[in-house]
Amino acid sequence: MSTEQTFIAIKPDGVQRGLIGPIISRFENRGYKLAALKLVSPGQEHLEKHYSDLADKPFYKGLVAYMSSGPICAMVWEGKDAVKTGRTLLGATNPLASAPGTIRGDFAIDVGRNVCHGSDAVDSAKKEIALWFKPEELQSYKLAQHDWVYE
Ligand code: YYY
Ligand code: MG
Repeated sequence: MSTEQTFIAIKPDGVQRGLIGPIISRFENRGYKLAALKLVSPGQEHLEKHYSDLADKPFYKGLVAYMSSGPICAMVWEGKDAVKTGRTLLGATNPLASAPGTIRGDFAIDVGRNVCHGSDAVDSAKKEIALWFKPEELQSYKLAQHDWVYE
């Protein structure tokens, strides 16, 4: 397990429902470090690129429309095993299959309104971070609590 960066986004429904704070808290409380953060409305072309792997799925058009429906809180979180553990914090894609205690399991019901996105692998995290952030938007620093979180 190594130090990784993962791309986490609070989708338009999460922003509108006032869930930016609670979702950020899940990552902060766990001990992860925020490396980048911005509120953006990136446009349809960017969102089509972000979800290009799903272009042949029946829900793709609706997904891109939903993601274009308001601002998105885009973030990069960093720490040990951040990609896989980030997905665990989010919960299952379908919120009804997500355990209570996960973000989707606590805050969502429908798969098409599942409030958050998280990279599914180290490779896709790298691609997504490069799509959403310029290199200079990523902060490199030591978190004050680092030595109290890691042994
Ligand atoms: O990575 P994750 O977000 O958990 O799921 P993906 O399979 O990558 O799908 C992306 C996105 O598409 C999902 O968060 C909701 C939406 N979606 C949908 O609307 N209906 C489905 N049957 C599957 C996914
Ligand atoms: Mg995915």
